[in-house]
Amino acid sequence: MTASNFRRMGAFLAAAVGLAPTMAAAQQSAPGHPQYGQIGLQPSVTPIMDSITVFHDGVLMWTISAIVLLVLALLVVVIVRFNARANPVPARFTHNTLIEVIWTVVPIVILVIIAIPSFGVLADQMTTPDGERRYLGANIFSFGDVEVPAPALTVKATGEQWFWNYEYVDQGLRFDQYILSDEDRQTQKPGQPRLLAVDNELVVPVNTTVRLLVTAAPTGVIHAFALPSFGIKVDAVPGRLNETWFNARETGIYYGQCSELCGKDHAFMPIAVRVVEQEEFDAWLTAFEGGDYTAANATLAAVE
Ligand SMILES: [Cu+2]
Repeated sequence: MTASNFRRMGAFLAAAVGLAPTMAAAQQSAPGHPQYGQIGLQPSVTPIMDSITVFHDGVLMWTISAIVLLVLALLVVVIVRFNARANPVPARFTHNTLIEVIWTVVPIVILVIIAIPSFGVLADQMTTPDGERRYLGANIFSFGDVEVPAPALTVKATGEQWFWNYEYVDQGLRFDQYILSDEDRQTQKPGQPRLLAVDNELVVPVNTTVRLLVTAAPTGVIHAFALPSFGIKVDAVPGRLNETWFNARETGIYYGQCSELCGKDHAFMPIAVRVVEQEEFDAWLTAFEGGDYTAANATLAAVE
């Protein structure tokens, strides 16, 4: 076993010990993209991803781990106690009402316990905030703790073959987002991850609710807009407008990818969202509204 395998096992054990329904709230300084040797979900920066993280780490992982251990124990008992040598004369009964009721009722109870937060999180994702509705956040068994303001910005993401186009709907501004080739990345944004870095990030303000409309080019194919640290995965379908939302609490660049097999460059149409302070966003948007997209991007701090 190599040293890196040991490191991964250590990380896995640390993750297993640290699993608790409150852990997502404590996470911070998200890198915005996968890390080498990473196990588990990318750190969350939105209320929806808080819910997903707690649901996965605090409910689903414990549930499936317990079921795996129970089934393993049953298999071991059967192998040891009921093999042909240990148990040469098998019993001939076929039914046991009590055990059959138990193995029907217990899975139903488990599924109901999983279903309650599952539908809650799904409803949160599908319901754009109006300023009054409360969201689950990290407490997925609550009736909603987290206040989220109504959207201050609407962005439409359109999946094209094979890149993304974004429109600031109320401002009527559009731009395309292409992957950076490796040479361009090394000269322009050497600190950014390969196959994820793009020429133009989608710029949005921090701590602001953004309504996200997702579709695909009318003559194109189906894509999917997926951004792990925001907890977003929405199909981009020609002729159909899907709606979700996010409210990111940390500045930085967050990366995602098209998550629907869409053709030859499916793997090369990454998504990058740059979350900036409100003043930076205002300056950027004013410059963009002035008609010069390059000048607008020049107002942002250079990306390493
Ligand atoms: Cu695609």
